[in-house]
Amino acid sequence: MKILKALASATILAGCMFGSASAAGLVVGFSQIGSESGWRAAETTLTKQQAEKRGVDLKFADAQQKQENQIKALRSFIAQKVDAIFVAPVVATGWDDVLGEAKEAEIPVFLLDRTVDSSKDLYMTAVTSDLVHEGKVAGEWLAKTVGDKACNIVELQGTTGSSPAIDRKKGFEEGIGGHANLKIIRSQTGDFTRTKGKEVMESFLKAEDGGKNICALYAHNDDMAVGAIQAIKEAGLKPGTDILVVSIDAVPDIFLAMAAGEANATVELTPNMAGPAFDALEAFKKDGTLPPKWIQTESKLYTQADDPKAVYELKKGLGY
Ligand code: GYE
Repeated sequence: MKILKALASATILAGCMFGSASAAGLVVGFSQIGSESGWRAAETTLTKQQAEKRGVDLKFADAQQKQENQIKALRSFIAQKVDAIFVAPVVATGWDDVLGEAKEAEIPVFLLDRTVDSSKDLYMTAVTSDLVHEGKVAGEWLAKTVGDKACNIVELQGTTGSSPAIDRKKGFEEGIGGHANLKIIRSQTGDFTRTKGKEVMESFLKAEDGGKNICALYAHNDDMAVGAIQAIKEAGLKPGTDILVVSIDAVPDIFLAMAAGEANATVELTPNMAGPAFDALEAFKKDGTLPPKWIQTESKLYTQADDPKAVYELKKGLGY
């Protein structure tokens, strides 16, 4: 019995001296953008699950898509002297002051799924995919699928000023670059939502001879694509055939559309950004290990050839 007690106290001592190996007992403030898409809702679910699993006290704040609400939340977290801040920054600019205040208060900030234009020394790390690469994969898939045929593309952009909207546009243009037969004829924000995606697609269809002049839709996320698919069907056209549909996120519903032949391709974005962030926080708290400034998550292309029904069944349980 004595040995067990000695072992136990040695473990506790080690924990005190070098910080605990886990995040248990830490208080983390999480400023989430909102619930604009199925992917965003899954990220929130998984972040809360990760916090629970690790014994973290998560203070959650939903910003309803407004940066000023995120800045208010960060200031509140600083006042509460939380151990760390997680934030999914709705747009890329306007963060210098509040991130400076967090640094002043020695509270590490972890960016989830989007980046900011601020100096890298104002945050611990950014856990994101390679957003440019995602757009490029989508563009290259379309170029390969269309071949030499002339193809007018309409684009539904994400939230104006957000890093995914900026980078996915850039990447897609790189992906179709060098293919003179591929041309983006209309491009507008659908704010990452189904409703807006449908609305803007309706305006594209009206403006382009009922859609006869449109060969493909590139949407910066699946939710806008799902809304646009509805608009294409209501215009009497076949999404996936008359108008090819390629988007990003790989949420379950896009696989239902693929299984019905109404969507063609999507690039996967994991909603589990919090796992790597909590791992980096634990390592930092344990012995001061600093993570790289960018923790990159994987991006994988899915097409109709990937058994979409089976993928839907698999994905349904993963936080969505
Ligand atoms: O693609 C979209 C969400 O920030 C990369 O935000 C993320 C994007 C994601 O609204 O569904």
